[in-house]
Amino acid sequence: MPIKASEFIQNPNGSVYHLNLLPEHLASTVITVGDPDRVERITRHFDKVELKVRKREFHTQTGYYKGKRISVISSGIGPDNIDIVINELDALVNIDFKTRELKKETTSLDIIRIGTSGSIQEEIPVDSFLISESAIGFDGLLHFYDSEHIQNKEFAEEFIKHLDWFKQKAAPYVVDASENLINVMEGSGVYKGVTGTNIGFYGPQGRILRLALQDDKMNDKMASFSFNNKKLTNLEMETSAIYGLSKLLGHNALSMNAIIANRAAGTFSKDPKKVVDELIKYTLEQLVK
Ligand code: R1P
Repeated sequence: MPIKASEFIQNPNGSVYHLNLLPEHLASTVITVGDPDRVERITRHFDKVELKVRKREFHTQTGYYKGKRISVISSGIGPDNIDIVINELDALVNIDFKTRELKKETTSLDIIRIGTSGSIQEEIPVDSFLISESAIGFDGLLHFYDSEHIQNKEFAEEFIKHLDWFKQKAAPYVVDASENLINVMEGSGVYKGVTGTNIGFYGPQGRILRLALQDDKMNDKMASFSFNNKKLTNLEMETSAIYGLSKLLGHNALSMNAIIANRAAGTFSKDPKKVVDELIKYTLEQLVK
């Protein structure tokens, strides 16, 4: 049965609704970034760029880095955008755009986020790189899907207890990265940790400008939490949603973080562009090594 026009939406040229892409536009290795300007900062290292497509905050370029075909796509900020990006990336490989039916054989993508993040552990300094081995989501996105089977419930329950989690907030959920991609990306001097994904930048990450927080000890309690000797290391706004949806759909996902702030020390990188550029070069090299 074809998927209804209201559920899987195609533009007049047949491309998928938000990403504006056709299946042949996408490589099987996909790098996601928050900032649309970062797409070009990645593809300027490419041997050749064969495609540039944009709509709203979703800018895509596909090309070759040292012979490997890679698509780079910007998501904009936040897990709500990730819901669109991962579902539409999956549609590009697993839905037949002509018949609008699910393909019999599913295809798996490698999805790698290159993003910025703030450390909450003093010993993880600004200008370092961090691989998210697992993500804990405070965004609630995954609870809209039949997803309990891919969540680490024990980890989430310990966390909820340790933080005395306010029940009006979405229940935290925990999902792991792809082991294969961790093996590809790990390297000397690169930290590994558990990344917290927030639904906002200020209150949800414990930042106070003018508004009081429901729990002003939240970040301290996050920093002192550990489960099976794993600490919560850093905060950002996409990883849990990428991990959750990728795992449900059968894709491999990994989040690479450029640490540009240290929330425990109250410091910010003097040159955040530089650490992001270094992480871009590192990630591209690891993909072709
Ligand atoms: C907030 O400033 C944004 O920066 C981080 C967060 O996840 C959020 O998207 O990632 P990017 O630098 O990839 O956008």
